[in-house]
Formats: sequence, C-alpha cells, structure tokens
Amino acid sequence: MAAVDLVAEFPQPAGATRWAEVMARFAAGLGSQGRRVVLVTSGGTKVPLEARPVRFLDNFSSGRRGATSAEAFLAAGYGVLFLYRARSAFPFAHRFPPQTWLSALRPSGRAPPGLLSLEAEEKSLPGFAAALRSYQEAEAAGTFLAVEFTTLADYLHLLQAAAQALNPLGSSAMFYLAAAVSDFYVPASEMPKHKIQSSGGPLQITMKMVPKMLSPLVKDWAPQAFIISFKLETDPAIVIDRARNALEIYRHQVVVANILDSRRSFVVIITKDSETELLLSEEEVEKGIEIEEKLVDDLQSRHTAFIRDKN
Ligand code: 9Z3
Repeated sequence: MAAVDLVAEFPQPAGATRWAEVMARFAAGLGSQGRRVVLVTSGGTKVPLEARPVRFLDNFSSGRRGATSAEAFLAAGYGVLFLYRARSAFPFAHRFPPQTWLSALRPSGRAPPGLLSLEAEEKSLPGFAAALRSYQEAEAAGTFLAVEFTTLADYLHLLQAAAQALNPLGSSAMFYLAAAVSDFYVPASEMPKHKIQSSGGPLQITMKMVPKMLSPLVKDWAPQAFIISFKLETDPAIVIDRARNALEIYRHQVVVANILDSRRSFVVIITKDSETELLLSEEEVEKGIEIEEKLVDDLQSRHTAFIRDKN
C-alpha cells in the first residue's frame, strides 16, 4: 500500500508532525557526528474495534526484546531511536518495576533543601545505580530518543516518519523491527460508532489485512539502510521457512526467526546465504547474560560489512 493510502486508511495521531521533526533533528545531529543510528521498534500494537473504543485487539509482546536490545546498541555506540508501545518495557528501567524500589529506596533525610536524597542497600536493588548511570549518560550525550505508540495507526505513521528521518544517513542507518504488529484491523469506515452491544448475541468481526510496511520501507522510505525484521511463530516446524519467505518477498538484509516459548534463549539469524543459530547456555542464563547481547553483537558486525560493501 502506498504512503498516500496509509494516510487515508489510518488517522494520523495527534503530535505526529512534531514527532517527525524531533526524529529528523535527532537523526541529523547524530549523522553529522558520523554515528550509526538504529531504529528499534518494540512492544505490540493495539487495534480498536469501535470508533469510540471500549474494546481492542491487543498483542502479547512485553517489549523486553526491544528494551534490552536498545541498551546493547547504546553500549555499542549506536544512536537509538526507540519506537515503543506506551507502558511496555523501557530500556534501563524494565528490570526495576516500581514494586522493587518502593520499599528498597529510603529518603535519607540528609538532603539540602530542594534536593532529594535516597539510599538503598546495594544488594536490595542490584544493578540499579549502574542502569541509572547508563541511562543518564545516553541522555546527556543525546544518543537516545524514545517515541511512544499505542494503536496500529500511531505505529504506522510514526514508523514512516522515523524511516524518513533516518533515510539521509544511508547505509549507516539500521532498522531493528522487533515490534509485534497486528496483521488485522477494522477500517475506520467500517467501525461501529458506539459500543458493540452484547444484547446483539455472539460477535462476528471481519478484519482487513494490515499493509506490510516492509515493502515501502525497503523500496521507498529508506532504500540504503540495513533492515532487520523479526519472524515469530509458535510452531518450530515452520518458522525457518516463513522467515526465508519474508526475506525473499521483501529483499531486506536479515530476518531473525524466533519461537514464542524459546524466544529468550534461542534465535536464528537468517540472511540470503546464511543461517546462524544463537543459543544461551544454562550457565549464561545463570550469569544473567541475555540473548540480545549476542544478537546485537552479531548484527553490528553484519552492519559493518554491509556499510563496507556499499562503499
Ligand atoms: C518478535 O518476533 C519479537 O522477538 C517478540 C519479542 C515480539 C517475540 P517480547 O516483546 O517478545 O520480548 O515479549 N517481533 C516480531 C513479531 C512480528 O509481528 N513479526 C511479523 C510476523 O511474524 C513480521 S514483521 O509476521
């Protein structure tokens, strides 16, 4: 579906124009420093079933893959544009939900007026101070920008704007499309205006197919960029074929195949002429190593080779 249809079919979210400008400035600033920039998409899209929505079709994705990968890309020196589902996992914060620090952090009472001083035993919040430091370093360096989406319409418009922001960076831009995007939606013109009534009996809904955004991304919006999509299946018997199929249709550089139940410890990196399995051993899991560290490390090398080949 062409960009013009996208706009017609999905209402533009409030603030999209301003976000497009902010993203363009972010990418241009980092590009002028010669830094690589990655767009990490993360979390699931939500699809309304009614015009004034009471009910939605939602998605299981927690955003952990995206959040952990964003941390690894920042550590590798990338600028990270993090397009994420509101209230899903957030880099540096997702290991510390409020329940963990509400009781661990105590006001120390020693702060000068106007300042807040908190203390905690290191062992009650392991890694908290280091995570805070990493986040604040990225903020100070201007290498991290987070942009929120909730609905499928938000996601599609913001993805287009992000792609256009990164396009001037050519092959230095990477797209890491880990968000779980709905395949189906109800067009605005076919939505019931008011809440669907249960007195009408059992519900039958016909949903339309969502346009595949990989096509315009690869062909029109950022044709020089290094593009990685993810393929998720629940059936291990079909995931590799499905991933290869996506690679053939869209002609981007990499598909990462993963299976719902094993996604934290096993992924397969698929390119036109290779298939690389990444696996976490039990020992590595015990040490707190996450599969995204290996994945980002591998993809970073592939990106380096990609840039070299383009020049
Ligand atoms: C993924 O496959 C991600 O790895 C997960 C991560 C969503 C499984 P969590 O957020 O999980 O850490 O809980 N993302 C892409 C899923 C997707 O919708 N892919 C499309 C498909 O499979 C292709 S773009 O058809």
